[in-house]
Amino acid sequence: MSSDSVPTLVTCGLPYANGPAHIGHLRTYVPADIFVRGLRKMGRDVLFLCGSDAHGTPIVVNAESQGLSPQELVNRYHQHFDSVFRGMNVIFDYFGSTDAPSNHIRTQEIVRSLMDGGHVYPQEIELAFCPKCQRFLPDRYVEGICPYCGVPSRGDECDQGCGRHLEPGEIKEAVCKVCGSRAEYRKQVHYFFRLSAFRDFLLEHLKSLGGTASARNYAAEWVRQELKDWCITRNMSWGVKFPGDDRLVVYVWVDAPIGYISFTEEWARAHGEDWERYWKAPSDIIHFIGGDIIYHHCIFWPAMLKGAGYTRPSAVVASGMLKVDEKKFSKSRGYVVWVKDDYLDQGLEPDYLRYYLASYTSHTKDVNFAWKIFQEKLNSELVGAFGNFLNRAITFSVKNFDGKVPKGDIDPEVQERIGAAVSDAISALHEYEFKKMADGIMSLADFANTYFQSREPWKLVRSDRQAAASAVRSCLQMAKALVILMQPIMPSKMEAAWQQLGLDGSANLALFSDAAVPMAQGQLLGVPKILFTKMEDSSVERLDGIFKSRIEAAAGREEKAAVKALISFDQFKAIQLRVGCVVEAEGIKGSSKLLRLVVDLGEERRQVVAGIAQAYPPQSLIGRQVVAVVNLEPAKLFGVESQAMLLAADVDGQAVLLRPDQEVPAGTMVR
Ligand code: B3M
Ligand code: ZN
Repeated sequence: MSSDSVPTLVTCGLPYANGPAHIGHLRTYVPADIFVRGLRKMGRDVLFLCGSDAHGTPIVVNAESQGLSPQELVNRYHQHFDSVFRGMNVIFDYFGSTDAPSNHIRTQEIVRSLMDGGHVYPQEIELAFCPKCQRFLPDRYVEGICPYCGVPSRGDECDQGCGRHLEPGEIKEAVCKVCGSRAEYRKQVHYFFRLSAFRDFLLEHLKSLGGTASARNYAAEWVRQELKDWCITRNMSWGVKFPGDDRLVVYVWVDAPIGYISFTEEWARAHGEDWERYWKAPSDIIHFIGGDIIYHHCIFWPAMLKGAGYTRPSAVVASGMLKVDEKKFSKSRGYVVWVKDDYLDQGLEPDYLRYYLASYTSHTKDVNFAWKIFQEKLNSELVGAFGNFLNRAITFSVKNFDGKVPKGDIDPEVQERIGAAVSDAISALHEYEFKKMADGIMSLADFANTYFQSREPWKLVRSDRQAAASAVRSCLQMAKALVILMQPIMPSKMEAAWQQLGLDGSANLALFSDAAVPMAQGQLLGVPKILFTKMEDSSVERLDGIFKSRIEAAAGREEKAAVKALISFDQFKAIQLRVGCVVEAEGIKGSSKLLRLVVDLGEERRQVVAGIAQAYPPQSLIGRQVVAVVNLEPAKLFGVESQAMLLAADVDGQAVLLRPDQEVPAGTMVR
């Protein structure tokens, strides 16, 4: 993080206005909000922006299928995200939309200046075209096969396989998503951003980029390996018109991040501020994003900013993903928890989920969400430790010292502990380690509980009232410090605690440095109340029930789809399956997922590329029997030809290879 003298802007990735918010979204937004609140507690002036991403093919495809206009769909979900974020105490200074006029204008200005600077060139390419719909099929309008790893893929990204961003025209065996016809490929002129020319700039930029190492390293690896020019136009009408050709719009990943700039402009206009302080002068721009959009934020975006003469981000903070009940998050399979329906509308407190997300694990690792864990964390950490201490300290003072902060000295050891906890929290925030922050606060709470217990003020009040006053005042001071430290994580709850402590102002406006400022002797305390309520087993069962019914509904949908897709016996017979034996196995350079195998099929040996590197070390496969499809068209993956395909069970994306129940001769037919 750079110095305090430049303005600080924190942004969050812009959610597509294309469906409701789920807990996976919050994995990015809640920590960003905690971070911003933390910076403000350090006395920093921070602008915090986000907005909805209104463009791109998924929105158009989805609107079409729901009989809505893209505009209608986008308005609906823009409102939804805005209110869900507020409901979760994620408070942006401004929440914009990439379809606002100012974003169209800023995007066109930036694209024009990239064109003027010679960074954009036209080129004829072959694109998927649906002969039945009579239209070009950009991005999500097609599905097909990834040219790099051979796995079924979306038109614009290989989401199931190697994760690559796919350029228009790259996808193989394209099928139209609207009508299901096999697409043809037709030529058309499109416009490309000369990303490859930014290689040296990007290598330098990434060296000094702050944020999580995960983002920096992942991006640097791509820049070193391959940096292709980037097609920035699409055949659509929904989006920002491309300034060089009115029939095209710019690719959504051009105008989406430019939203960060146009939202700054809109905020500045409303507040009489100058947006150029952030984007045309040295500033501290920190992007919080999901781990799946590092490429866009660490490669495309800084190159575009550099080319158009804008300030580059100083840090990119990439979060890990979310799992639900240890399973990979998946809307289609029902492994999802909706923030509104399944959480807020169930009357659950936003702060509990914030605490869960912050304290579960390191920011760059995956968080697992389960109601049982939610209950444990709430009951033992918040109710049992943190809340218990606050309540004991305040209740005891109210009962025994006339509802006032007693007259007594604060224990120097306590002041020292508070000082250390504050500096630990600050350094955890600077490292983007929210779990470390939460753990540090909880260990001060543990210390405080032990302190109260060991001083036995309930005995002292009778034997040595002065010592009791001192112990209680020390405890109240720790309570104040705990409330200030925890406020970025649990803003509503800590505001209530602030009232109970009878302090002036608000927990929100208090600085970290106020934690050690002694509560005045004789200050009136508020009314003690239980802050956190235990979650009963029956609630866990009820919420788990909602979650399970989503999974069942999803399985039902899958079953129905499977029944619809019946094939004839002849179709089945057309697939030739044989048992083989693995005789060679090794990794493939540049791929962490694929292995190159040689399989003995009796009469012949074949080379097979299989996506099983994550599940099997190559050596463990030698001598193992496998089942292979032997009459599949050969495909090239990472430059290696695959002449057969192995059968495997798919367990949440992990391959488990099939083999015969007992050893059979290599080449045996399977039927
Ligand atoms: N709208 C959402 C995503 O891919 C995408 C982010 C844009 S950030 C400028 O996660
Ligand atoms: Zn792929």
